[in-house]
Amino acid sequence: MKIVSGVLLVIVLLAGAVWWVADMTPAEPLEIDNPRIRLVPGGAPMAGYFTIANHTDSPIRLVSAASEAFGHVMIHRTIVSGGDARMEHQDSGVLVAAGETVAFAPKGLHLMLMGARRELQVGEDVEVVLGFEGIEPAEHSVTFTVVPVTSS
Ligand SMILES: [Cu+2]
Repeated sequence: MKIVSGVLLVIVLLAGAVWWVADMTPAEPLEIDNPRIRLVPGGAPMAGYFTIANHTDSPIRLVSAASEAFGHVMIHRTIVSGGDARMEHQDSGVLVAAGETVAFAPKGLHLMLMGARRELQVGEDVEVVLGFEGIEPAEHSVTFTVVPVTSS
């Protein structure tokens, strides 16, 4: 009887340890937070923002973006110099080093979403497929929220 309860105790402790270790690891190797698109009415390009966290121990590169809601999506960086702002297409994508987080944010990296196929509304969800190198699966469908153009 004593042996049985001793074995049971060990099993319970092991199960607890496994649960604890599983709980410590990040849920996703690639984490995308706060994906949002700033609404610009009238068919003008819109900017998409988010953060990418790379929880793996090797580099990941964002190389493409596409959405059924838009004719064309590009990866841009705004460069401000001497009061002028211009946008540069990121030909080779955007590198997220192992363990690092990269922010797509106003006055910096953004998705440039062009040719809206329908009128979008604030609060609506838009799926954007982000393509990566250095991680499987390569394509991640991300739900962006449409926010007012005045929001950050
Ligand atoms: Cu742009």
